[in-house]
Amino acid sequence: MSNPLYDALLAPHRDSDATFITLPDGGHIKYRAFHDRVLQVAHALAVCGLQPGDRLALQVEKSVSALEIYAACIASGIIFLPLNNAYTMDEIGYFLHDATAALFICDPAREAQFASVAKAAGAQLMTLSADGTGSFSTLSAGVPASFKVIERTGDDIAALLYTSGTTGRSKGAMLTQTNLVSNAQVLVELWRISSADRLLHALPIFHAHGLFVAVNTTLLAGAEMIFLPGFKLDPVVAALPQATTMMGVPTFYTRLLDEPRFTSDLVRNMRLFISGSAPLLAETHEAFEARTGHRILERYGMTETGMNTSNPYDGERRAGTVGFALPGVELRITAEGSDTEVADGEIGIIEVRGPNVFKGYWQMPDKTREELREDGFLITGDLGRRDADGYVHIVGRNKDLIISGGYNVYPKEIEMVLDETPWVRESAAFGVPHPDFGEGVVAVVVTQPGCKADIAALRDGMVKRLAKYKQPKEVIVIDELPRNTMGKVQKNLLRDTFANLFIRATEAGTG
Ligand code: MCA
Ligand code: AMP
Repeated sequence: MSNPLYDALLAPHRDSDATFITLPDGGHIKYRAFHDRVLQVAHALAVCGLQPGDRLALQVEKSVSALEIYAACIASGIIFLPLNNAYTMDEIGYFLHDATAALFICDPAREAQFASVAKAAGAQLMTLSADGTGSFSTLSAGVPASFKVIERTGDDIAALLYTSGTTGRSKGAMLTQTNLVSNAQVLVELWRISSADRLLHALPIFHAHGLFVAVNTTLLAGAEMIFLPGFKLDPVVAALPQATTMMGVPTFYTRLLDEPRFTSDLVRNMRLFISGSAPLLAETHEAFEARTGHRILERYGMTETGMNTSNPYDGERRAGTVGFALPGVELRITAEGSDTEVADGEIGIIEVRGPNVFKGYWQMPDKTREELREDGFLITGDLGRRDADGYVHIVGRNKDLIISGGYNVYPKEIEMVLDETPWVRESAAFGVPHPDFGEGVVAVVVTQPGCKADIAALRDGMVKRLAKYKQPKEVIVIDELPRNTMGKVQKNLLRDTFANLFIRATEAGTG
């Protein structure tokens, strides 16, 4: 019998007395205890009537209980669908419906709010809070810690992660057992993660970075995690001296550099800092080295693929680059609209192929065909070039995407909401440099003739529809959208016009 993910991540440590998780209050969870709980939670899921292949959607605070559910889904062959805590009722309703989730577990505080959307989607609704209360916690505490692990093949779907689409509709990326196992194995080897490591985990666990890159590699290596609820400076500063590795988005590193307590002494036990999910500015890389003596290792990935490239562990970690394709991953750079590779040094679209590349979008064969070629190469939509030494540079995006603090925001999704406002004739959303989030979301709107703009009401309208991090930090009324001769909105001109919006605000002390 086999279940590749269970066999690689969970089975090897089931009798281990090593620590898996250290909590900020000093509490420890050993591997053996975690594994027992995983079997108990898997038992509870079976009691709920869940079958292998069913979808379980989860929107709860970051907690060990959430990790147990993830691991129990692996053992049960249930497809895990983690959801950002910031998602609103409208957004959740879409995911539950699209994925035909069998069970939705949410925070008890949101149960009443979600009851109708869960019912409409045909999903059972249960609750779980970070402090261990809720209907699912009660159920899982009362069943035996026994469960027969379900057999899976490498091609079976382990997780469904939604990524926003350019059409405004999110697409569920189907990630197989092989996708997740192969990526974790490559990263553990490349980054030399071992049972001697203690990872400072401050990322959310509802995205690929915090869940698959951070948690799966920790489990695979039998390492330890200092498990923080999120990235807040005081607890991070307190935990850094105990950590040997850290994974973060660039905002983590710029925030640390702004913190006077962040010194080379504070990170004396640190072996490796890793950055990804958004571009790390070369100046951040350099300032970080000057302050700590560490060169951040930057890597590049995508929900649909897990990690694709990494700077080397031993060789030069080159600022402003994402390094080389991972072992087993092929990377090519092609001319737009073709599969012909461009010459080294020239800019083209990054395509990747390998065991890490997903199976396609959930029930969207047309979207899958648009991005995943028949020969297995995924068209990432990222623009890149290779330098003379083979390092890959990401120079931009061929997709209309904003990355704010490591979260993806698709302008179309915002524009659709803005355009439904009666006094708005048209709108455009785009990203401009932001000192904290890398890019900050801005929207410009044009009013209908004879109508008066009401920005406050427009903002109120967005609260119900869009997660907070997607809501524009600034909404500006302009006379008309700049368009090219084809009538296409020229977002590059808008980005240029408003390039200093957040930088200026910060310099003036208002940002
Ligand atoms: C919070 N806010 C944000 C963001 N986060 N606004 C824009 N972008 C964001 N990322 C809002 C809050 O709601 C709040 O609004 C205000 O901004 C300030 O919040 P603050 O307390 O400063 O935020 P925070 O709670 O400290 O969060 C910032 C953060 C967080 C720590 C950078 O966003 C984060 O953990 N990001 C990591 C994302 C991530 O894991 N990405 C991986 C995707 P107000 O004040 O008005 O209430 S996976 C991926 O991309 C691929 C696979 C890859 O390569 O890794
Ligand atoms: P997501 O869809 O959330 O998985 O985001 C994936 C996107 O994040 C990629 O397609 C890139 O545009 C971006 N990304 C991830 N890592 C990096 C990086 N190191 N540098 C630049 N962009 C990155």
